[in-house]
Amino acid sequence: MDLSKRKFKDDYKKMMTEVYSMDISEAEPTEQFFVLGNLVRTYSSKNWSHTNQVYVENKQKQTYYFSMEFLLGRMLKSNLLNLGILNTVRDGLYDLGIDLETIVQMEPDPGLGNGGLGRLAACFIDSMATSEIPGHGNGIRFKYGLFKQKFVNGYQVELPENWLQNGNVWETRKMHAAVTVRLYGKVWLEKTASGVLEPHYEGAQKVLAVPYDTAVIGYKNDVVNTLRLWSAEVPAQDESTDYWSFIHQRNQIESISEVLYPDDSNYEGRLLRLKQEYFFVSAGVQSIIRHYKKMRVPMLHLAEKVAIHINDTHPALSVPELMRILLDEEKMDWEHAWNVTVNVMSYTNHTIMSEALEKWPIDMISTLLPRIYQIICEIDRRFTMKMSTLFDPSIVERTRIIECGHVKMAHLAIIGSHSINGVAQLHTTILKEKVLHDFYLIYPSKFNNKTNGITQRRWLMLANEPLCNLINRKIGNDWETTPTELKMLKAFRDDEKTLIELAKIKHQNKERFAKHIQKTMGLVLNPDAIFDVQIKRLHAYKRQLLNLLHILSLYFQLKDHPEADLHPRVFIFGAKAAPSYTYAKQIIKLINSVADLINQDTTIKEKLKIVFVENYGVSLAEKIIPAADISEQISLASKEASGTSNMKLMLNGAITLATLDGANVEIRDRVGSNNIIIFGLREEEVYQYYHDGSYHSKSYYDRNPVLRRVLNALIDGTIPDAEAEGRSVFDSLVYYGDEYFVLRDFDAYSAAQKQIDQLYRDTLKWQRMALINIAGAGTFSSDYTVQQYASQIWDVFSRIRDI
Ligand code: GPU
Repeated sequence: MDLSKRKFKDDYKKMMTEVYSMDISEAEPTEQFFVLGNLVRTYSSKNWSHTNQVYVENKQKQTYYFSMEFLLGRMLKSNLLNLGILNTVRDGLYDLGIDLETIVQMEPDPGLGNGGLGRLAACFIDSMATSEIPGHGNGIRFKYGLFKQKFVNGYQVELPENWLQNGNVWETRKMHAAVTVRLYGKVWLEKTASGVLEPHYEGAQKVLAVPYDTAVIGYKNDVVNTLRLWSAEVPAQDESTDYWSFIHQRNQIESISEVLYPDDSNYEGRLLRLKQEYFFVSAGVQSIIRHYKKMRVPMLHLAEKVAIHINDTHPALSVPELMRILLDEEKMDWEHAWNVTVNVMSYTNHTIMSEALEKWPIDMISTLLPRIYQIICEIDRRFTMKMSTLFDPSIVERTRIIECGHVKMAHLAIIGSHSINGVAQLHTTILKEKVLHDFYLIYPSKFNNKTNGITQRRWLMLANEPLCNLINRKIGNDWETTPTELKMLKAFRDDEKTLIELAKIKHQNKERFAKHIQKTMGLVLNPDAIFDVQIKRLHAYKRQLLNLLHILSLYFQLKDHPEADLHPRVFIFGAKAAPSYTYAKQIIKLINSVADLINQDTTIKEKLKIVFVENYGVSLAEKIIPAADISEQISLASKEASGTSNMKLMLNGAITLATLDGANVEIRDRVGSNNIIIFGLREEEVYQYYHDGSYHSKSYYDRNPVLRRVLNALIDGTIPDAEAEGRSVFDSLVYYGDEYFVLRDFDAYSAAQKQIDQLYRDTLKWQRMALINIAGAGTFSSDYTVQQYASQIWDVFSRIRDI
């Protein structure tokens, strides 16, 4: 938008008076933030209604991204950037004696997601608006986001994250768009006079779903899409309702949108979770249908105007919910309703880990959602009947939805969608060949890959302004809208001046991060050290333990040879563990205890430091990533579906140290083997081990003296105050099979780390690698990813108008 500094300052002062009846000089930073937020809203509001109007006028096909999680991060700067007024506002505020960076910190970081899956959804809505795709988010307005993590004595303690405490400047409550969601009760079918079956309900609990809309502003293109988050409320009561039963009912209902489940890639079969899933799916589908009906296009054409995307299985109940509406409310017959539904729905799988696969006990579903359960049974019946004529009975048994008293949500999503995709090439191949092979035999053409991506706006333009400025000076700014143009940077691969500038920027970013750590943790970091970063949820398969064991081996090397020629290292960890994931919490404690041991040991001459940041999330990621030299992507091959921090870190010039897992494979293909450090078992080797059962971790302990010493340190008192945790980890690695092949990959990982130690000493060579990584990172922009979803799955660019 066009905005002069002068106009901005006038607007800001005026808004300050309107909102607080105050002069700017009297305002606290929280108030300064709130006023700026309000102003940004007014700046985007015209385009918001205009965008909606254009969509309606053109009867444009709309995509709805259904996701339990949207891990947005703070939005002030991102909105300013996308409106094209970041610098004007920063300068204007400066004139008014206000520091933008200070007020940015006043915004709570809404943790409405666990990790990669939720952050992907946030990148996608940003990219959809930017790519002019009519695409909107649909999710839950959790009152409490992901818990706040504290370390007490090195242990993770969870505190509530009350992000709404001081209000949320970005949202608008849309009471007129509220819908009713029905739970429990009895349902039976009766034949009407015309012979169709009609459901009758008795005693259902009604929940009012109230939408809160947030503008999703496209990058300098006047497009504003919508993120709609639903809140559960009590419907208006009739006068006769007893007071205490009202209070009881209110607590029950409001608990639905109270708190995000803190599980990442893990399934917890609790009733409240199932309620949450149905709640936002039902509200979302009802609201879509209501909107669609305003266009007066026959329901049979729904799939030409609406696409619903199921982000992992959490929203898989969209399938029977849409069927319910088409059958019961729109009176469509089964075949037509099914045809419409399958054409509307598409599904993304985000993991092959079996513990993440949702299956709900049938008594739970049938009690909570009686009509939905009937429909699921009918989908299952028709599926098995049809497939029995075409496929081997064992395949049909393995693929049906209802099995052993459970409803398998992935099966429901696959059968009910026209597209199923994995999130990186390797992941999709594993789905087709192994995990979902039976479905691949049945529906080969439904399967496709969409490699994940990240928005370069948040993860480069906002997080790393110095690097962004350098890039613009070298190659101009076409890459902002065509990120693959970053490849032009390669022209500077041998330009010493550019490489030195890159090194300087990295150094400054490291200094900035070091300052932050000194302030928050009291730890002094050496910015000349290698900053080696592993930031992601704590999960055994991600192998933070492999990193830790290697750190211990370096420590012992230095204890034996204090003069050993090791380049100083700072190992940076950020990770939350699911509160119920005991093993992950033990690993957190162990890392913290090793950090205490190493950080306090003066005999190793400051060569090693461990920083485990508390409460890792989007805001911390924005600080850490620009300061990273090494990106640790060391999951056991086959287990990480894609990874997305790998993309963010490469974009910021970190060198990837990786197994050939997830999108690491594509990163290697993009930058070439010389510009990434690859180690460890490959996916085929892992599967071979599974096949022949020949992995015996204890033999690595027995035969490898370095590893033995490191492992013994876990149980011999070397590590202070972590006996129980050390023992548990030791046992799982040495005696209980080492499920994720940590000991098997230890030597290869150590060798790779040694190679990095050497490489880093040659600054020009290192920076050349960094430059090639930045140049290659454009491919992994979520702009491209959503454009592929839009054209290949949602088909939103074909604007069929005249129906
Ligand atoms: N992922 Br399933 C999550 O963050 N949470 C989940 O519940 C599930 C998957 C992640 C994958 O682990 C990661 O590899 C991927 O990059 C990300 O989803 C986005 O696709």
